[in-house]
Amino acid sequence: MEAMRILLVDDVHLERMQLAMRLQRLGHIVEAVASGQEAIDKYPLFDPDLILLDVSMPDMSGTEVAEKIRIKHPDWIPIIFLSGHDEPEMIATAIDMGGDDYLVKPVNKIVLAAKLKAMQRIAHMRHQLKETSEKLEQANELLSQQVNEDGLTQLANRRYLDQKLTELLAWHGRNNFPMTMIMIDVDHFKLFNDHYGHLEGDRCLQAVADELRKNFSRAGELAARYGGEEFVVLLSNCDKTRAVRECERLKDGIQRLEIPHSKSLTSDIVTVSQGMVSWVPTGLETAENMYEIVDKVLYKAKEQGRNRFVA
Ligand code: GH3
Ligand code: MG
Ligand code: MG
Ligand code: MG
Repeated sequence: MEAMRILLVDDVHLERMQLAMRLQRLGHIVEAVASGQEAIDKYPLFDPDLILLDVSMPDMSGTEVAEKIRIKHPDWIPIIFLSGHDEPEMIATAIDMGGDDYLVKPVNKIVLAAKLKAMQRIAHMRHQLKETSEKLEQANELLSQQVNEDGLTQLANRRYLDQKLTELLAWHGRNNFPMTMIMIDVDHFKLFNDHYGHLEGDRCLQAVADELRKNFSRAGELAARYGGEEFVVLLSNCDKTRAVRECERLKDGIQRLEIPHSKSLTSDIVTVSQGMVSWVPTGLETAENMYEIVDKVLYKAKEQGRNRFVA
């Protein structure tokens, strides 16, 4: 049996000493105290794996001690009561009051060792259960992240964007706040792919995504991959004046990346076109409506020569 840290509580000196010695001989580490209050005080310092707790003590009954410890330390600890009484009602009550087992004094050596073993087994299983549930929680977190994240760019994906947009439309509609939606499309990206290859195309999308992340990751800002080489930015409580500045900044930021695009028909580096709408939602808009509207605005930016935004 593995050594346990055992907190032994008994008001009778001789009984306490005898039992402590016996436990030590079984290889355990023992802290022996004479009263309920001492047990409560010692508990956090000693950090036991198990408590052996005398039921009848003058200052505080063992069941009271158990109750206090259970309330103060919600992490379960096995408690075995000790008592000179072996009446069934006494045993039942003690277990009702928070005990996990009951030993009748004078404690039989073999029964003591067996009950300690049983408690250790339960503690071990509980530990394993805790580890498993922690792992499960981590896996869940990872999964929910993957569900909402675009694999290539690590931006929010379309699924998350749809959900957030729907929420924001309702919220801004209720509160009469302006919001801004920007659709961003890489210019002549098909030609980029054709010339530099799909892998380089992926790297280009990642660089554009990094720039979006850099520009839009404060509270109230969301940058997402809408699909292919198209991205959407949502700005909460953002009016047109600020939105224009944001579009300008993004345009400059992408140009500063200076990603060569020798086949572009409008530049020699990678650029983006942006369609932007800033408005106070009525609460009746749907996500689909808004994608359609902002896409039409984006189309104008394309028509007007690309590497620009239209509001
Ligand atoms: P425009 O300036 O009018 O936007 O022209 P464009 O060539 O960018 O537009 P088009 O829609 O014709 O082409 C988009 C290209 O984006 C085609 C598609 O193969 C490419 N694409 C979409 N998703 C990905 C991706 O994940 N990786 C790469 N490398 N290419 C992608
Ligand atoms: Mg006693
Ligand atoms: Mg496109
Ligand atoms: Mg494009």
